[in-house]
Amino acid sequence: MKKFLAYSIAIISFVFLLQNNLVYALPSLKDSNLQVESFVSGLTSPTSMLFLDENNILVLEKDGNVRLVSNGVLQDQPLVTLDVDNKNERGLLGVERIDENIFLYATVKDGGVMNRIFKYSLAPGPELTNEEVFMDLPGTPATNHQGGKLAVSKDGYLYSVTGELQRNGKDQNILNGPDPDFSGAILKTNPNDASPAPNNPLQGDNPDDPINWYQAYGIRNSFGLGVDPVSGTLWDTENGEKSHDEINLVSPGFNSGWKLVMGPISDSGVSDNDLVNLPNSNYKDPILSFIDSFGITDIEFLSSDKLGAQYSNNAFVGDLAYGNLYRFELNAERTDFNLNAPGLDDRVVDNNKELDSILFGEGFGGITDLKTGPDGLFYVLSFADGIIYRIS
Ligand SMILES: [Ca+2]
Ligand SMILES: [Ca+2]
Ligand SMILES: [Ca+2]
Repeated sequence: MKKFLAYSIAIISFVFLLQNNLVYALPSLKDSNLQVESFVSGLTSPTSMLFLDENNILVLEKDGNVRLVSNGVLQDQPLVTLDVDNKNERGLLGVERIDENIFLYATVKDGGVMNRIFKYSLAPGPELTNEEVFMDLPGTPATNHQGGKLAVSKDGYLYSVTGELQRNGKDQNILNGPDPDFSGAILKTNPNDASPAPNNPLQGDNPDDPINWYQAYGIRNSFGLGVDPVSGTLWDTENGEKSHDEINLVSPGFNSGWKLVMGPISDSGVSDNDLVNLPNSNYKDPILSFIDSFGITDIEFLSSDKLGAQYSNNAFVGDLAYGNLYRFELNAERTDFNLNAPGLDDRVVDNNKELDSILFGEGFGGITDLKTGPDGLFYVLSFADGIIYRIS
């Protein structure tokens, strides 16, 4: 999404304006039985967070700091400071934990610019020790569309997403383009040795073929990966160029269609046959898309009934431009949103009535991450406000 920076500046200016006029207000929620509070403030352009336990949270700042929140207090000293390239959408972007290892996704300069996944041991303190380079991924030529979110599969493998980086290869459904190169792709990787997860859907001609790692390709620009805690299914969000931000169910071998298709293929003027159909891949339309591209970001399944049984295992999606939080119920099979929800006419949100029907809260100042806390409450990371909000 080209507009990340512009949006950020717009949001920051807007917040500044609000503060100058002394009308700065907390976000608001539609459900008056719920409340939202500022839990931690003082962060600078935070991109992702990770709960280590009931008392400790890691928060990434885009410029390279891994900050620690202990018992609700932001610690002055970063646990780790990475020398990142922070141009536009580059920077320190994603964090996950598998057993006693922490993984970070960051754009770095080492010879050239690249996205790198680092691996650390989580030591008492907490501290991050034994830094190693886990995996290198492309980061050029674009300064935007880096991806960077990490997630953990139900069977314990590491998911990562890298954006399309303005490349024109088979990853982008260009039939005569260069071979797959990890751009515009979601990978599933063994956290122990960075080898492809077993049973990955696509099989290359040789052991180094990038597609051995793929769960998905044809991804444009993603700021969100979420694993359904009930079914284990992976979902992503993607930003459109001018229209059609998407929410997708990522089945193994998923081809999201970029850069021939964004939103439903029926609106694109191409057919399945025009895409790069790698053996075992499947093109699918988004579960839902937004006709206006305003930068939807994280997707989280609230794995708790602390906000009320009706919200348990619902999908929540944030956005960057408005700081809105959207909510979706899933069907009983966990394969689709419940499109019978009042107000939603079809799979393309293209009017205010539809948008209002999925709106859960607003005023979060550009959301970059959503998490169910160990306490079962819902946490929202605000990029522009530098705040972790807590919904209870
Ligand atoms: Ca798509
Ligand atoms: Ca519609
Ligand atoms: Ca998240």
